Amino acid sequence: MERTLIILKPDCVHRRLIGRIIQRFEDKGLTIAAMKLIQITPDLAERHYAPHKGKPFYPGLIQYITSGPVVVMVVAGRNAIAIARKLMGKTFGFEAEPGTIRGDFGSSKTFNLIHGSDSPESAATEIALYFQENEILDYAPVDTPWIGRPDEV
Ligand code: D4T
Repeated sequence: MERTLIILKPDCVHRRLIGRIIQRFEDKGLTIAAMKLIQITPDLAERHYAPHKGKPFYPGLIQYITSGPVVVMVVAGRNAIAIARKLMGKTFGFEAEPGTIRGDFGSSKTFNLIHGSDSPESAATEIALYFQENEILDYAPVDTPWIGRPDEV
């Protein structure tokens, strides 16, 4: 099963949206394999957002992601990375389609509620920043046979 790192960012936590947003991942048939509430340190934020270092929005991004608690999750399922990105919508809330998380709950460029890995490589790197392998549970929810055929092409 593919894994992706999802972060419910500080605006999501402060605005009491955790439950409603996690619900969307469950409704879609994805599985929560690991989850915790943490406050990201500046050091961890810099490692996570290293690809953006030097960009004009980088200082604000580090300030925002470290400004309050976040929920970090490993979400698993077939095509989990692409499905999560679709559920999230475009990066900026004012551009994201209605029906997506960012499209329904946000309009800001900076406060965009949620992070999801954008490739298998970044998912592996990002998951390792937040979780030990033994914190990630490998299990199949009982509805798994009804989420999709294992042999579907
Ligand atoms: P993240 O990484 O937070 O899931 O967002 P995306 O994958 O959708 O978008 P991204 O990597 O391009 O940007 C990371 C993060 O930086 C903020 N940002 C981005 C910003 O404040 N101003 C900008 O001009 C851009 C491009 C928003 C998300």
